[in-house]
Amino acid sequence: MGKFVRTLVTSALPYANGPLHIGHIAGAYLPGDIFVRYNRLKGNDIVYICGTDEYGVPITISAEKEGKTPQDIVDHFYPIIKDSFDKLGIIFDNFSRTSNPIHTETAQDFFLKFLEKDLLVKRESEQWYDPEKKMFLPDRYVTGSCPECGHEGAKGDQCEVCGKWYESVELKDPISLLSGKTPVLKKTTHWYMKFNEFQDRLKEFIDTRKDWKNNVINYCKGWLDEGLEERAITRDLDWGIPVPLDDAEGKKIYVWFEAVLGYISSTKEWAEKKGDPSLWEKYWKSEDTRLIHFIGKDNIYFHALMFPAMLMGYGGYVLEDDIPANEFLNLKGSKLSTSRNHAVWLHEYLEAFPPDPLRYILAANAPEGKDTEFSWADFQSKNNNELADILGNFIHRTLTFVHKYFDGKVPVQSKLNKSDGVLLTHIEEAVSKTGEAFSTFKVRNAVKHMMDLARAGNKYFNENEPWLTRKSDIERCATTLNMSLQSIKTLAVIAAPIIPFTSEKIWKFLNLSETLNWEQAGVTDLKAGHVLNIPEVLFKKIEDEQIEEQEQKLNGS
Ligand code: B3M
Ligand code: ZN
Repeated sequence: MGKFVRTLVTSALPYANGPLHIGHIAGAYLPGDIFVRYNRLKGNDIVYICGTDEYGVPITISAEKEGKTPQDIVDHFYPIIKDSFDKLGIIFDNFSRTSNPIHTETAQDFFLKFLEKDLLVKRESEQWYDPEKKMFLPDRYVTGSCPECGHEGAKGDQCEVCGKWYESVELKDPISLLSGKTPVLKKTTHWYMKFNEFQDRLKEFIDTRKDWKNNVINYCKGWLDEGLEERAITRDLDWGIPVPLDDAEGKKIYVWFEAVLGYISSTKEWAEKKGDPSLWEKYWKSEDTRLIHFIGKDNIYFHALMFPAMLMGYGGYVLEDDIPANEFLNLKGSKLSTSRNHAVWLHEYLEAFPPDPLRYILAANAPEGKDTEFSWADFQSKNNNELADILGNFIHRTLTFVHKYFDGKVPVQSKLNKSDGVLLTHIEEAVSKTGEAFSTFKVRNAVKHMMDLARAGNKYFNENEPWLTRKSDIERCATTLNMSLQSIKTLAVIAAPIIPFTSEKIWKFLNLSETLNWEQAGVTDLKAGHVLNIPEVLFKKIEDEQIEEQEQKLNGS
């Protein structure tokens, strides 16, 4: 933690225009939740903030498609999203909505502060307009060719191929999403943020962020080399936060200018709920707070450049200490997508399977350094061959043995031999290596080191053959089981950030009075005679038919 005494963690605010899919989870939520859980286990002061992103064109487009109002859409999806997070064990300290009044106030306050500090300029410009629908076409209301790489079918605000964010008027060969026709240019006025004025400060900011992931640094450097330009932060739209000025009829604040502020509003809401309304300031305005954003790579521009500029511009806020952005999780070779219904939906997954296997698979396969691929076959194999056959098996065989031959009580440990020593080393290493991995956002490594201990446990059990020593050398048998149980205790702790539901069960089997916490990892102090609970199966094998069913769902979508 160094100079920091508290941590504020955010995960990207999901648009409330559809349910969550596993691509969202792998990129911005599970890695955040794992990091936060690890810190909570260590007793660190950490607050985890999120909420739904309820304004902007993605919402209004969904509303039009469904023939509903934007309000209907966000009211429909907020509880679905929240429920899925709960069931997957992604536990935020506060899960807000950007349509809450506290957020409107925060966003309008930032807008006015920027105006007051002369960081906004009002300009007339030409924007795409659909004469048939009599409507301006901001952002994703137009598609066309990317001005940067030429990719056809690029969204109006961002190219999914080269990652470039642009203003929709820069698109080549634009098509209106509403009428399918070529839009015309029409004059309108908007407020522009003087983003260019932040160029030097942002460059210095990025240059001092030495431990950031390469992908984040490289994207930022590329954009800074091109030079930052003024960006319109208002739109002609019905749905959004009104520009708080008299001469701004019909103008709304651009969703990205306000959505990032949702982190602040959600923290304010958290503080209010805690009965200490000014508590949020400690987390946003003290130099000893560590601010971390978990996001997917398509959101880097707004979190690593635009939001820091907003915080600098307003003044008095901490800046990001880290932004561990992830690459994408793909499905059958292409990015998961809500609009194309190309996804494994979280709420559907949770109807069919328990949460931990998914958490495990997505963590083992986290798209940290490059895009990764999800497949149901891999899901089945990791569940059956790793969770069930390695982790589950080790715990189950140890506990059932103790119940069968030692009356369900921790057997006595006598003189330790070389193989006990090796196991102890494995326990120690697993604690330090998983700890290091958790604190540096390396979820894949954490999974590996956790499973290495389970593997070492199985190997130890096999080599020591307690089913034979039970008859030939009961002391050795007792020691073997004692040591196995000690390693299971550590496994329960180090697995907790990844598979928390399972960890709780293991902790219950061990019948320990204290709550699970990181200090207990590596502490081999289970006392002889301590009574254990009867174990249950931790991971059910997943059958081929279950996988086929999921495959069919995918092909049908
Ligand atoms: N809702 C975009 C997205 O889901 C957006 C993130 C906002 S974070 C402040 O990719
Ligand atoms: Zn492009």
